[in-house]
Formats: sequence, C-alpha cells, structure tokens
Amino acid sequence: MQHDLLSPQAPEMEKIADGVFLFRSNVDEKQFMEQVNKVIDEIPFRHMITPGGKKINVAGTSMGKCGWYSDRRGYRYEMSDPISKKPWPEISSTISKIITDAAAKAGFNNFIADSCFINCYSPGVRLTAHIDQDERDFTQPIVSVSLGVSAIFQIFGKTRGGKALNIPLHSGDLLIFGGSARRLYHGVKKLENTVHPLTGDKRINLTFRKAL
Ligand code: MD3
Ligand code: FE
Repeated sequence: MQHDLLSPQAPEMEKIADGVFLFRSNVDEKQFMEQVNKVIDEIPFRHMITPGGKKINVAGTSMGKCGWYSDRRGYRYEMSDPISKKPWPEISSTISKIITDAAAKAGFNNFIADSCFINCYSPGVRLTAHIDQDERDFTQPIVSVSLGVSAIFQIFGKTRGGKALNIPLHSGDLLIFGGSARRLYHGVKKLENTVHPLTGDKRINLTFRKAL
C-alpha cells in the first residue's frame, strides 16, 4: 500500500514549451560521470577558438562517431580530435539506450545519437545565446543531461533579444529539445561559485545529437 504522503508522485516528464521536455533528476549521475571521466582521460576538456579568434569560455570535448569542433577554420563536426588526432571515445551502449528511450517518451522515435558534446562550466562562466545549426537534420532532437553544480538555462525566442524562459537545471536532469524548439535561441546564465559532491565547483552538460 502506497503511503499518502508519497502521492501524487511527480510526473516523470514535464512539457516546458513546444518541443521542450524536462525529466527531473532522471539519470544516474554517477553512471554518466563515469562515462565523462573515461572520455576526459582520453581527450581532456579544452577551450576551443571561434572562427573569429575568440576563446570559448565553456571548455568542451566529445564522444561518439564525430565531435563538435571550432577553430579559425569554422564550426563543424570532426571524425577525430584535430589536436591529438585520436578518434573520439565511444558512447557506451548503456548510455546510448538511455538517451534513445528518453527521446521516445517525448515522441522522438528511433533517435540514435552519433555525437555527444560535453561542456564544462567553471564558476562565472556563461553560455551566450545561440542556435545549434551545425547538425544536418533539424528534425532530429537534442537530448541534454546536466551534472554537478546547478545552472539557469534560458530559452529565448526566434531572436536573441527579449525576455527569456528561465529553467533551473540540476544534476541528473534530462532535457529534450525537438521540433520547432530546435530553432530557438538558448543559453546558460553565469555559473554560481558553489560546489557539488560529484563535480566540485564545475557544471558538466552532455548534449546528445545526431549530427551526420
Ligand atoms: C535548444 N548547452 O551545448 S543544453 C549546447 O546546458 C548548449 O550546457 C546548454 O546549449 C547547456 O549547445 C543547453 C540544452 C540544449 C541543447 C541544444 C539545443 C538546448 C537546445 C539546441 C537547440 C535548441
Ligand atoms: Fe546549444
């Protein structure tokens, strides 16, 4: 018999906006962190450079068939790390299945990520409003998993300006962006200077994508 105080249970999935679905404290943080640690052991977080020559304050690395990359030559997906020349570490089948299953619950069937871009935020670092447009097929969703220190994720509209919808993202939260939401500007507010047992003063975000 269910205890009264434990019901009604929180819904597993919350629809935030058209094409945006949030699963609160959905993933096993330690399982995902272990995967991240394997990746950074091979290819550490690095500050890439924009085509215009600016340092990107969020440090990144990748796993999967291809990885998002930026330097003077432009934004693109690379089949291996241009610096170390190593192929990106694989996305484990266990993690891949978790992502495919979550996408299906949001109505995106047969989503298979061929790339996962892993972002690392230090205290004070923010991600300015942008649209991800280096993937080939915009009908494919992006699935995001947050680890460690919480941050405020912001969804703007079809333009950079105006009022944002602010969504706090905590460790273990899984967020899906699909359909028309793929074309919305979004960003992350300056990371607060606090600590989390999993990551210290960092926030790590994984974005699973079908890039090719
Ligand atoms: C909406 N990362 O890596 S994840 C990114 O929390 C990125 O670190 C943020 O934006 C973060 O590009 C947000 C959620 C997300 C990811 C990709 C999107 C939202 C998106 C692509 C299109 C629209
Ligand atoms: Fe993005």
